[in-house]
Parts: sequence; C-alpha cells; structure tokens
Amino acid sequence: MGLTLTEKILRAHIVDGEAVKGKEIGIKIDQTLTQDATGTMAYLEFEAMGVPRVRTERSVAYIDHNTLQNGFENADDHRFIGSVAKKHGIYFSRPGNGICHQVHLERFGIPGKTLIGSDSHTPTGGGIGMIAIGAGGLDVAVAMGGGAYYITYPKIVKVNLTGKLSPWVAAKDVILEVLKRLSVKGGVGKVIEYCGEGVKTLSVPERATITNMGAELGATTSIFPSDEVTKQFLEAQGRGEVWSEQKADEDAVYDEEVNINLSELVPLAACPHSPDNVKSVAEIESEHGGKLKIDQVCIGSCTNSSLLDMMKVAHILKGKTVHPDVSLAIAPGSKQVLNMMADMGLLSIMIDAGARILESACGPCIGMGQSPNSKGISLRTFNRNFLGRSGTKDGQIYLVSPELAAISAVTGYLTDPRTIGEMPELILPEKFTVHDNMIVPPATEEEAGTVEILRGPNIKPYPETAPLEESIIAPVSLKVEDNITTDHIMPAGAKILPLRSNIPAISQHCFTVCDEKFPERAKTLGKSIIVGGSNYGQGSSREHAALAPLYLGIKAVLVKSFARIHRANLINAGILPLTFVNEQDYEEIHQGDMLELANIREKISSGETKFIVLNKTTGKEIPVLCELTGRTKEIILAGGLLDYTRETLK
Ligand code: MIC
Ligand code: SF4
Repeated sequence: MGLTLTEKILRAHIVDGEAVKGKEIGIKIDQTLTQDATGTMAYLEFEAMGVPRVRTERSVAYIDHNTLQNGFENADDHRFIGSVAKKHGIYFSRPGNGICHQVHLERFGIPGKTLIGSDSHTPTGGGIGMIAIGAGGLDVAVAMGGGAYYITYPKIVKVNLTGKLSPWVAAKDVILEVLKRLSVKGGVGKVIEYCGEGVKTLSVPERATITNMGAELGATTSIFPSDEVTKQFLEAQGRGEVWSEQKADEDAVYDEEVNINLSELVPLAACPHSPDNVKSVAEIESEHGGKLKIDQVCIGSCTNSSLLDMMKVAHILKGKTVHPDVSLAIAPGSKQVLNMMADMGLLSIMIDAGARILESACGPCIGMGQSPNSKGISLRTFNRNFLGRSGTKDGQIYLVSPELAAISAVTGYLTDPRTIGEMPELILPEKFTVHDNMIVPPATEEEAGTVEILRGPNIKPYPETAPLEESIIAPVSLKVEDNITTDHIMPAGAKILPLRSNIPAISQHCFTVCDEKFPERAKTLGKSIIVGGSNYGQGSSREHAALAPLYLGIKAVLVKSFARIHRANLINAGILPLTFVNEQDYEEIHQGDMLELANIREKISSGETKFIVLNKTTGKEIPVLCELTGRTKEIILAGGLLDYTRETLK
C-alpha cells in the first residue's frame, strides 16, 4: 500500500512509538524557529535545560511580533534573544528583517525536513513540502536540546485540487473555502495534504498562504508536494541545492477526501469573529441590505505578505487614490519583499495611492497598532479575526484576499475583485534579491564561552511548578463557552505583549476579555479549576495561555474538547487537561462550585484514564477523561515538562 507524503516524512523521522493512527509518536526535529513574543520564554526554558549548543540542523530566532518598542521591555527582550542565540548556536533574524514564516520560507526551509516553531502558523513551511508544526515554546526548547517532538500520529485528509483559479480569485479563497467546509475544529488530529492536477497551477507563495491558514482548521499541519514549482522558487532564492522532490505515492490511501475545483471558487471573506464564518461578497451584501461600507484595510501578515501579493496590490492601486473614508495600511512580509518592492517601483505606486507603509513585521495582525475605530469595519488579509484581537473590542474584522482588500480600499466598500477588469499575468522574478545582512550567525563553539547573556529587568523566571498532588479539591474560578481562543485566555496587543517575559505581570490580564475580575479571583482562591466548552484553546501557540493560569493557581481545566497545541501546553505546564465523558455534564457545573478529584495522583500513576469528579456543591458525580500516555503521564506527575526534561536530556 502506497504512502502519503505526510507519512513518508513522518516515518523518516520517527524516533519513538509506532506509525499507528491515534497513537503518540516522537519525531526528530531538523529545524526550529521562534519569534520574540514566545521566544524569551522558550530560551529561558532552553537555558534551564543546561544544553550548551542546539542540536538541530538549523535553529532560527526571529524578532517580528513586539517591534513597537513602546518602552524598554521589547528592546530588552530582543537583546536577550540575540545574545542567547549567539551563545547557543542559533541564527538571529533582527527586527525589520520580516515575519518569521515568510523569512523562513524564503531563506531556510527545506523540502522533506521537519520544522517546529513556537508559533501556530509554522505550517507555512508546508508550502515547500516540509512537515512544519506549531508548538509551545517549551516543546521547541526541548527540540533545540535534541529531544523528540511528540504528536498524535495523524489522520490524513486529501484535498484534491482540480482546475485553475479564475482571474482575481486567490489562494486565500481556497483556504477560506476549506475553512467553510471543515470549520475551525475540522482539522483537529489531522494533516491536510494537497494533491491533484490543480497543485501545479499554484505558486509557492500561494501554497504557503493555504498551509499557513490551515492552522485555523485546528490541523496538526498542512502540506503541498515539492515539485518543479518549488524547485524554481528555491532556485530564485539562490537555494536550488536544497530542493528535492517530495510527493505521495500514486496509490496512497487517505482517511478523508475533499474535492475542490479551483475554477469554481469565488472571492470569499471570513466574517466577524471567526475564520470559518465564511461568505461570498454577494451573501455579505445581501445581509447588509446592499453594499458594506468599510473604514479600514490592512494588507500583510504571515498569510499574505509575499512579493506576489504586493505585486497584485500595486497593480490594483496604480494611478488610484485610497477612498477618503478608508485608512489603508500595508506591511510587506520581509526585508526581501520590501527591498524588491522598492526596486520594482511597487512601493512608490502604493505611497502615491495613499497607503500607509508599515515595517515588515506582524503589526496590526496581533494588535500592535492600527486598531480600527469604534465599531469600525476592517478588511484584513490576515488569518484571525477573533473578538478584540485587533485592539478594538467592537471592531468588525473580515479576512479577505489582497486583491479584494486593495480594490475595496479604493472603492470604500467591500468589493468583488472580479469587477476590476482584465487580470494581467503577474510572474515572480527569476531571481529574488538575496542579502542576508539582517540575519546574524551564531558564535563559533570556541567563541561561545565569551558571549554574555544580556537580561533586562522585565525578564522574570519561569513560574514555580510542583509535582501533581494526591487529591485536588478546588473551586471553579471560571466557566466559559465553546471555541474559547488563546486570545481570550491570554490577550495580546500593544499593552499586554510587552509582558510576555514576565509571567507575574502578564497574568493580571488572563481571561480579562471574558471576565475582568478573573485574575484577582483566582489569586484569592489560591487554587482553582476552569470549566469550558468545545475546542478550548484554539488559535495561537502561546504557552502563556497555560503559564498564566499556572501562576494563578489553576490545577485542572475541564472542557468538552481541547485544541491540540493548548492541550500540550497545559500538560507541559503541569495542569491537568480533563474532558467530559458526557458533554451534557457541562451543565452540571457552575462557577463557584467546589470540585474534588480524589486520589488523582495514584490513579494517574496506575494508568487510569477515566475518573469521577465530585461536585461537592451539588453532590453530582461527573465522569471525566484524562488520556495521558506514558510520557505525558510522567510529565504531569513531575509537575511539567521542564522538570521532566531536565532529567531525561542529561
Ligand atoms: C498569533 O498569531 O496569535 C501569534 C501571536 O503569532 C501566536 C503566537 C503568540 O501568541 O506569540 C501564534 O499564532 O502562535
Ligand atoms: Fe504574526 Fe499574525 Fe502571523 Fe501570528 S498570525 S505570526 S501575529 S503575522
């Protein structure tokens, strides 16, 4: 029986466990990446492991999230990461060099290799045939130390692409269509593998848009084959020698199949406040009784900031002026993109049209500036439109393609780009401008000893952990609903992001989007439990969404179901991840109820996975599951991955 591409790469990297669907496997990680908002923690954790030099083939530390530097905190963090990188064998991509995923694709990714990154959009690398997975910072730290990365051996979904995109219909519309069909939980436990005749009609940046936003499906990752198109892209980057063909066997067997005829797709938008709330322009117009007037357009983010995207945008803006009621902001994805935009004259077209050019960084995507006006309608080429993420709580964010964004910025309302007229053939240059002068190589092993680590006062150590208690008796400090994102649990934005290296300070903002009093209440209670609905913890990989609760005394989280990375982060932090056996029991627990998990340590040690939670307030017994395998069981018993790893890596 033939193998899928995912299985081929996974099997070539398995170091622990067996290739059996649903079972846990440990894979060898060839490359890692971090960004600054999760990076300081990851490097503190790496330091705590006591490994002198990274044991991966390539590790890169990017600075792209916290570039506002509104105070000393961000700059201190950048300096800290730069010094750790230099000492421990990690390449350092300086602020201004671009968004981690865009730069990694351009300069470091290699088909057939494994990559994990402390950012949920790491699957962008799947655009060139890598198995690239988003993970918590601690998992990345372990991989840098040479440890395996553990995932559930996934189910593999074949997305069979046929046809060819019609003019002005974009790669963004492909992934929006997939999200519409599968939903934000449709990808949990699965890898999405793109196949079929339609693949060769898509360029690498288009493929990367699709794999990037596959994160919004909750998928482990997404992957395209590595073919002639990939080869050309890598050659244009001056890296042709790293190319290899990567593809599934002809007779590969998949667990599920989705068919998409690219020729039939139309321009789409994900409406507020979820990436799977996808509708066509016509549907949105009819819901709004006609045209939808807009206030802002933002173009950029790791999903849509490639040179190709910028070429399309410049073509649409050429000779035009941004509508007087609209603010247009454009953030190119990397220094390379920005440089080439300048050389090709695209930048002056955009400036002339009235666009506000931002630096090559995440920027508005993570609420670092450009928050829309009150109730403002903002069209963004980004990947997430969760409530409040833009920095304006009642902001209405629509996720769209660069084509749709650009034409709408000119007309002043949501506009179907197919009204633009004839689409020119936009061809990527044969050679990209390569100048890696903003990537600092690490010190040699001999010099590493003399490199001093530069720590600022905002950098506080990892919170204290303790081995799992015998029994847990604790009240419910918070009850929340379905689809809670890590942006609810640990909000980001310009005010909170600078505290990413300071868990005591950032904890004061934990869950404040849902309940402003939560941090205070949890601290007063000393220890407590959170209850939630399905797909709890979707979105970002930020381990802060587990570390802040750990600091606030959360001992267990009991929900209908978890998102993959967040569940792993809870285990890494030593917090028990519990799920209801019967989802309707969610109704049997209220905020303030006292819960008991009797003899939990003994039960988990002996391998039990099903327990009773006693609601001492109502007397009701509630069956729950806590499925921990050998390794995750040991991690929970030890009080978290850091304690567990310190021993095993020695
Ligand atoms: C995001 O898009 O939410 C982020 C900010 O890039 C996060 C990482 C973080 O919270 O630092 C992610 O996607 O993992
Ligand atoms: Fe940055 Fe936004 Fe991409 Fe996250 S989704 S890495 S914040 S650009």
